[in-house]
Amino acid sequence: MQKHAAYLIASALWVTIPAMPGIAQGGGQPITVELSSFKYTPATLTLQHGVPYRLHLVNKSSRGHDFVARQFFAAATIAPEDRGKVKEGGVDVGGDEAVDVRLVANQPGTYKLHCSHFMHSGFGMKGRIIVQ
Ligand SMILES: [Cu+2]
Repeated sequence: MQKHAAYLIASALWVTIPAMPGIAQGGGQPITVELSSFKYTPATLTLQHGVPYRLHLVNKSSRGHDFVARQFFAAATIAPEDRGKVKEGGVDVGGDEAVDVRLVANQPGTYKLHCSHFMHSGFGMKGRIIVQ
């Protein structure tokens, strides 16, 4: 009986180890970032590497913004159905829209984040992503 229970626990742990099934099923810890003219709230995101997240980008303004973090996305595993949302290291978020990207950050480090729309980062629309 005890052996059987141990086996069940071991197999339950095993199936939770690979990150991709978790994020593909819509799981992952939510992280909400608000985009507005001209800032990200919060401007500093902190993630743990190897943990599935659901990056929830909400544009609170009526104009378009994006969330460009080339090196961060390049070093991340993005859920297959969300890969099309990340183009050239950035995610477009139209006015009053929200976009979810499920991913696992693989590489600890500090990554730059900015909005590539004309002049927006100059107005302060930038931030950083810390992967621990
Ligand atoms: Cu912007």
